[in-house]
Amino acid sequence: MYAQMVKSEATTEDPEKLAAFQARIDAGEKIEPKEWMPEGYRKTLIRQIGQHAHSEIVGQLPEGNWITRAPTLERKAILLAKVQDEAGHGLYLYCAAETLGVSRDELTEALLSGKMKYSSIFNYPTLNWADIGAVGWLVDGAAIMNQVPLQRTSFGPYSRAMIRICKEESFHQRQGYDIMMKMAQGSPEQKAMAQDALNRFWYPSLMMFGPSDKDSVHSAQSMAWKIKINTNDELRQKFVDQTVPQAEYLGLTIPDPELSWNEEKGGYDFSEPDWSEFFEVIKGNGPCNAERMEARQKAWDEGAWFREGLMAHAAKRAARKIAAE
Ligand code: BYC
Repeated sequence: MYAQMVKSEATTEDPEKLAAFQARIDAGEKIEPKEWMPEGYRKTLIRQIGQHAHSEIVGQLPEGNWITRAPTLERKAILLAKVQDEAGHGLYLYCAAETLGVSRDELTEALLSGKMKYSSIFNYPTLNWADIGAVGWLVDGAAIMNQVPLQRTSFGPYSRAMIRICKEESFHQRQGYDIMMKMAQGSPEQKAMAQDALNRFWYPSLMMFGPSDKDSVHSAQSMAWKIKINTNDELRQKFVDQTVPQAEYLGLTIPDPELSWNEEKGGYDFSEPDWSEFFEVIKGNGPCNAERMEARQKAWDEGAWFREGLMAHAAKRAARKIAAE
């Protein structure tokens, strides 16, 4: 079903309908699930919202790894709440995707069979507690930079899901920065751990925004449909400009010898990530891809009894309702 949905190209669509649709987008109207939309628009949304949902769910794994080893009860409670929020974000997003006619099960099967992606960042390991600080500060920081404009995306259910998610993401970023602050102001060993975490997460965080604009295949059409509001490079630049002063405040060094303030553009010049590494990671060859997919597969297999029970219960209730009518 998912494969069918993503294959159907918008070849035979009525030009008048297409023009009217584009006029609505240009006027800033929101598109709602039952309204007419081009197949390409629907297909792009299913891909982006589905991948975003998968990222939220897979994103629980690197942080969940540290819940049992958080240094204090307070840190444990905060991390537990954050990881639980990510599950909620995944659910809002799967619900938004379902309004486009694809089920959560189909999306999960597409993830497990390798047809759908999730964010590259979650294929990097969290080796120690400082990494949890770096994830909150940099990964959630990058996620917010990308998601704040998506609150204005043209598809109503996606836009509304983003509004709720962004509120929680800003708390997530602050908890990460708070961990980094404690580590950076701690013993020399703790500061060195914070610096090491920044060194390892800096370039993978820059990759979260996607390939450079010249290699982004979807940006032009997605921006014309206001599914995306900014290009990948625009958001990456904003992220660097926002994060460099935060690193300075922590007394940490961004691991980029080319980093320098460019007065003319009013932003930092910085080194591009290693794009060959990015493309390898999204092909499935990153440090933790196999581990992440194994965890998702295990959860899917072990949850089968519950899904079946739930469906049987729903079918029974529906049959009872029909009999009573
Ligand atoms: N990872 O044409 P492009 C989070 C793929 S985490 C993997 O520029 P597009 C969280 C792309 O899918 C963040 N794949 O694509 C934080 C495409 O391949 P396909 C999740 C990537 O879609 C903390 C190809 O590369 N956020 O929320 O226009 C804890 C060409 O790229 C990546 C979202 O998903 C990547 N980084 O732009 C827990 C935000 N980048 O699909 C959770 C919503 C690119 O043709 N998504 N690709 O096979 C977006 O804004 C856009 O989809 C992107 C990419 C900016 C990510």
